Amino acid sequence: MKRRKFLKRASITGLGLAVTPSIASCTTENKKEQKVAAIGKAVVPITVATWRFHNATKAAWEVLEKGGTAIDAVEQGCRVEEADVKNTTVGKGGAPDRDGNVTLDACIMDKNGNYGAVVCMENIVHPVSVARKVMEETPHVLLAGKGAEQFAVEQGFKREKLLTEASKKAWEKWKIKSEYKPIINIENHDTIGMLAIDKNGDISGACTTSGMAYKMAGRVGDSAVIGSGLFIDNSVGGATATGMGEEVLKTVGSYLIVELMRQGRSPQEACEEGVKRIVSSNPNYKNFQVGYVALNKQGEYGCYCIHGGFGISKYQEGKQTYIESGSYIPKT
Ligand code: SD4
Repeated sequence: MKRRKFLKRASITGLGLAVTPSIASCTTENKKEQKVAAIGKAVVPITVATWRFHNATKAAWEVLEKGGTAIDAVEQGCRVEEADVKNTTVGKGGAPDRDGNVTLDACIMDKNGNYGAVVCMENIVHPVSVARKVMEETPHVLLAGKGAEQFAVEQGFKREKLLTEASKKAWEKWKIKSEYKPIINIENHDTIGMLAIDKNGDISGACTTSGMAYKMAGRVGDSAVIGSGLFIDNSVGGATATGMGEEVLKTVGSYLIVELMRQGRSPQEACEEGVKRIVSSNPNYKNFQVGYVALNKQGEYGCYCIHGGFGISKYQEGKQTYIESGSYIPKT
């Protein structure tokens, strides 16, 4: 990295300049230990998640703090939201599609570039864990619909009804007003995308959602699609998305952000560019929300969205914080 760029990055994040040089100067015998110490001193472990998912980042932090792996941390964090019936955008209690069926999308990606996902899966509370099983137990990376559900059951997951009374009532109310059309809007979403770096300095990520509320049956968004809702590269960092999945899919948003970081952009700059790609290609951008969060291997993070109101939950150095994202259209 050019010195000027490196200095700029360091001053943006307030990180000490010692991080990279101290890694570089390690001797072979104690290389691993020193690397951990050097990264750890600056920023890791760390976990970030879309929105105010503080319970999720807390659960992930508990894994990381004990020396657990980033992949376990993001899985555990996402499971918290999947099980929370009050969260109507993820897992059990999620808003159904326009026909009243709750269909879930989730994916997970590890430090070795392994990826697993399920889309349009019904009746299983923890799609993120099924996605992990796809990654670890099958020769495939993505299972859909009935096949995903059948695989989950074979792996020991129990079938459970996902539509709660509250979500059913909201859907029935929507049906009257909406003339039975899915409505694209900026309110009905709160997908959880999580990124974590463990004490060893390795990054993983996961993303899980019930998708757009009242979507067309069979509709799949960005969240479980590699490169769109999530992308991880252990030599660079990771990114994840929330909001209008169609727009994230069309711009392969998370992959774009990771590639921009590879080219030297900070996570913040990369997220801003990801949003600008959408804004510049879709004149309708005022009518939908997209938010990105990115984390690089130095533990620097960034987030940006189209409309104000988005933010991220972060757990680092034993402290949890909410960081309000900058936005292309300011919060009114
Ligand atoms: C989707 N991106 O299915 C998801 C929805 C979402 O917060 O992010 N909700 O398009």
